[in-house]
Amino acid sequence: MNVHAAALANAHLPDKQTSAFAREAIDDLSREPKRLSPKYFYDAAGSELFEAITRLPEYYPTRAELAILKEKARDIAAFVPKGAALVEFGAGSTTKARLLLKRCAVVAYVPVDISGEFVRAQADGLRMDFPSLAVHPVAADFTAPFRLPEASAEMPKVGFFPGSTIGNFEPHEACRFLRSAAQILGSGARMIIGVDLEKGERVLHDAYNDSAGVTARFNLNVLVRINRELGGNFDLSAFIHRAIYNRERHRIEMHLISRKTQVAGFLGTSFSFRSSETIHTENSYKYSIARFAALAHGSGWKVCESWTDDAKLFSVHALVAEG
Ligand code: AVJ
Repeated sequence: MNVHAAALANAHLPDKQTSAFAREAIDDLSREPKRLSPKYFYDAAGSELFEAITRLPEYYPTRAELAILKEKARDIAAFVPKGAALVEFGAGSTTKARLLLKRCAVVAYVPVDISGEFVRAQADGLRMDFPSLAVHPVAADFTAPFRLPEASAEMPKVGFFPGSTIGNFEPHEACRFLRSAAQILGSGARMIIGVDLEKGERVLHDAYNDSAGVTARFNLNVLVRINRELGGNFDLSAFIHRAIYNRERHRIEMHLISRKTQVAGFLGTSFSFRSSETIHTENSYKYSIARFAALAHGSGWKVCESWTDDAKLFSVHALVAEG
């Protein structure tokens, strides 16, 4: 038995998701440089911290995207075919979907999220507010192929991927996701996607290093989860949050930096940290309009229209599947 399997065998009855988290965290912390996946930020506490981030004065993406969805509502409604099914990849707050549902001739809404419980709760809220809308939640990992509900088979499909979540993917993963989305949505599909724009370093830096320290708590939450869910012994005061803009790679990087030489771990596996050694916890890629269009073109989509807010902080693109 290797060290990983031994560590897992020692855990008391880890369920499927806990063991996936454990395996991935052990692999990622065994790398040089160390890393952890941003998907583990989002337990209940982490999702609330993210909601708090969206209200921070420094965090512009959510406000800028909402402004675009409101100001370009007419153009967006014209892009959405009558009788369409709106398929949202990932389920955050329903604020953005509601904006589209209010103004577009959509007859069905299909939120897709790995957390079945969350997506079903969300669906119930929407059914109350949109009684004539058919809501068909799907519990699935939207980065892998999944089947759309039978009821939407004959409807024109419009994908919705807001929030610049695509920025969490490496460019080759973003390409793979866009190809897979075209496959899932089928021929003639359309897509509305929110993408954060490249901009001056100051604005980017402040958006991910807010003065109230909410982003720091969000980042540290992944260690909180390791401590609670995997019986870890990370000293939260011995790591500091840092976000830097990597201009060559067009991305914000979030890191947790060890303040000292230390050893910490979980499930019988321990990891040594040098002073100032980092755990790379997130990439948030930023695109120019042209670079995003090139990515879409290389991934089976044609850009029909690109909208931005007045300050050109954020972009929303209307894509049509090619071929
Ligand atoms: C949800 C991936 C779009 O990259 O801006 C916010 C997550 N991380 N602050 C982003 C996040 C730190 C967010 N996305």
